Amino acid sequence: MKTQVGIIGAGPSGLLLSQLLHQEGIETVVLERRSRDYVLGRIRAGVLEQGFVNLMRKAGVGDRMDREGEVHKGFDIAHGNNRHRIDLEDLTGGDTVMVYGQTELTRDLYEARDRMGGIVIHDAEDVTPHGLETDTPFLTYRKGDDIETVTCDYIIGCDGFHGVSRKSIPKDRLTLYERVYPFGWLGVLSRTPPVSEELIYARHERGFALCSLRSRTLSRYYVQCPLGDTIEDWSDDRFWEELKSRLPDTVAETLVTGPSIEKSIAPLRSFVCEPMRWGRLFLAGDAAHIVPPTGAKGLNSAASDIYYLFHALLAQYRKDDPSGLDGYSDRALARIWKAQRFSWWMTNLLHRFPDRSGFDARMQETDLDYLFSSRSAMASLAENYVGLPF
Ligand code: RFL
Ligand code: PHB
Repeated sequence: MKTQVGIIGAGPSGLLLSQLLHQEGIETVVLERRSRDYVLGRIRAGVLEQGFVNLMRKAGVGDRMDREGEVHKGFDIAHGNNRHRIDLEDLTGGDTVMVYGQTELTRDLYEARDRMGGIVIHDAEDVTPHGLETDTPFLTYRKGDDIETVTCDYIIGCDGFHGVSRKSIPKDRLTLYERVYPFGWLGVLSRTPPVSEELIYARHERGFALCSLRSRTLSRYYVQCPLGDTIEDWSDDRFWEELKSRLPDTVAETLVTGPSIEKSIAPLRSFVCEPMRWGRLFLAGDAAHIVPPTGAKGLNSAASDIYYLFHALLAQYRKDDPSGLDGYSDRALARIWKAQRFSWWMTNLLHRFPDRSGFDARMQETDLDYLFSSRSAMASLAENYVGLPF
């Protein structure tokens, strides 16, 4: 098989890039290790920045998001029994975020790919990039007993943190930056009305909690949990009790509980790989960087990579101008590091660190105290939460 751009991974990054390029007449083939149902079964992000929303619209996949997604003009930070609203719209001069699940957005992208006849190959095993330092890179994969080959001009690694792309770059050409946090997030999805119309991020002595949502009837909640915990340790009852104990009383009293329809534990990690390019291989999204989910920046950081890559590939194919591709890594990383900083800061502000000293605890309290006493501090938080410009 021959194409112009070979994409590894059919998560949001890979599908969005393939959709944007196809609209401009640039051919792609997407190779995905899992089945479509598996990809659509993952419950992940929920908060989209304006830049991502605009990119979805540009890709021609914004209709359902605009109909069913919810515009959020603010969110709350709770600590103990206190609750403060971060008025995103007021603090940023009009910016907001969109609450629309990653699952729904991925479904919309798949449907658009189907309508345009885009090629997405599922259950592709042993995907391997070759010839990355040549002008004729290619991909191989296995389907049953057959080994297939896709020749292309460029390979884009959109295969997430555990993918093959980053591992195909010689180790001595990469610098990896990493922080692993000493806790995880236990997430529960339930068919219950959300406890609050807006998100609530809660800092509590027992640990962090988050009240989020997918719709008026579907809630998404998280609690910080020890790293070694498994979902078997967390019955629904235990989860609801723990969540309630970390929320202000007035919130806990109105929380509607119900059976969980999904329950999972995610470790928290900050990670950046530099550079994001090796020869004709370009990394995008979680393949190149991971943030702890506290700032809702993971998927949104993937979106800015895709925006830069899309324009760089367009300039290359339309005008024979390689400057966008040559500058891609530096340009993407400049924004990535700011999302890293924000996510790391939000995580430090709101979680209970098992090994923290008395001094660390006082610093955390003072950070919160300062935040709510200063409009500038809140404006800085809001500016980062709605997303820095692409
Ligand atoms: P994905 O979604 O991981 O997709 C990668 C795809 O590549 C496939 N793959 C391979 N295919 C072929 N060959 C291989 N060798 C392959 N290896 C892997 C995988 O099967 C998969 O389909 O990466 P992508 O597209 O870069 O998208 C990134 C986002 O998924 C991620 O950043 C967000 O989900 C992070 N995140 C959040 N981001 C936000 O912006 N806002 C949020 O509110 C938010 N909340 C979250 C989150 C992530 C969470 N978890 C579970 C990590 C909440 C949670 C709990
Ligand atoms: C979610 O709804 O899954 C969600 C929302 C905000 C975050 C992280 C996750 O910061």
